[in-house]
Amino acid sequence: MKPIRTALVTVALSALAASAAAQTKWDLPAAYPAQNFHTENITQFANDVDKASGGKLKITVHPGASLFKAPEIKRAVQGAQAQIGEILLVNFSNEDPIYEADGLPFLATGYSGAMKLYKAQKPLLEKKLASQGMMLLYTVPWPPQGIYTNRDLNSAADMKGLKWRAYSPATAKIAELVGAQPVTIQAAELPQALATGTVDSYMSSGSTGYDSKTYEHIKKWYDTQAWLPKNAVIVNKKSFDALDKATQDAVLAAAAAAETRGWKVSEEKNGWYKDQLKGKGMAIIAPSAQLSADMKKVGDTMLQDWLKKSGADGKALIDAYGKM
Ligand code: PCA
Repeated sequence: MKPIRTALVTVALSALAASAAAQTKWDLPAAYPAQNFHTENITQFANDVDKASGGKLKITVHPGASLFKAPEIKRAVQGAQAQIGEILLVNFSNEDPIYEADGLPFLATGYSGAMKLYKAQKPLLEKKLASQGMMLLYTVPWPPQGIYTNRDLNSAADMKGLKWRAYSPATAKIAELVGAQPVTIQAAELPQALATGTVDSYMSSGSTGYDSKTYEHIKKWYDTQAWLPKNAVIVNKKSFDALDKATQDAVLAAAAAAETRGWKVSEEKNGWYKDQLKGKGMAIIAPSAQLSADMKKVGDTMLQDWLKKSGADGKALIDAYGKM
């Protein structure tokens, strides 16, 4: 028989061991700077999960593409090198056109249009991610996309020969259609590419123009409001299934809150970002009727191509969106 004291110590130690074992640690690679609104939202999500799970699930956020580069994050989550991660959906359109629906110019403009498109896209995204062993936790849109350039743009013809930074297959396609030269560069490498003159133009939100200090090189932003691409936080299904039920519920509740909060903050900060760019000496320019018409034509061409490659799923998505 063990003396009482030893037995108590043993009990206390095994309780400690059990709580250490019950604590799960996840890594969350993200591709954008720590101060970007997406990343701040993720950090709050991680804190909410920590609190709601009573410290059982600790999520470490790795911003700025510090753990994995943007295009690698999805595969890392799929293979559980990271249990959870943030991706830019449109980056993965070569895997499946469904990832590109929110990257088609002028299909959905403005936040309410983007939300409708999300509702139409979501079941298909969930199905695709499930087939790859992952789950969609939530999405948040970037603010509307406009054109950064030093040129005067009266029509798309004025974009010929631009050294165009693309962040996705769709933004590279736009370059092709207007006769610009696309170079794919993710946000983390954009400041460098602008400084060295590798690129002199691109399409993105006021948010990325601000984060990358584009105003140090480019003085005009054409506010075309062409589309609102989304970031998604996705989780490895096996990692999620390994959590106890209460912790799973904590993750899902924090994700739902992050989605609501993120959509709201994106919309609120859209104006703030434009003000910051103006404050740094940039002109925020409403596109001419000709430029708008030309860009809409680019969008129409891309939608027709997309419908061809996306088949029945794509048609179902566009039909569902059209009815909303
Ligand atoms: N910023 C990201 C994607 C869309 C956006 O607004 C970027 O430019 O990389």
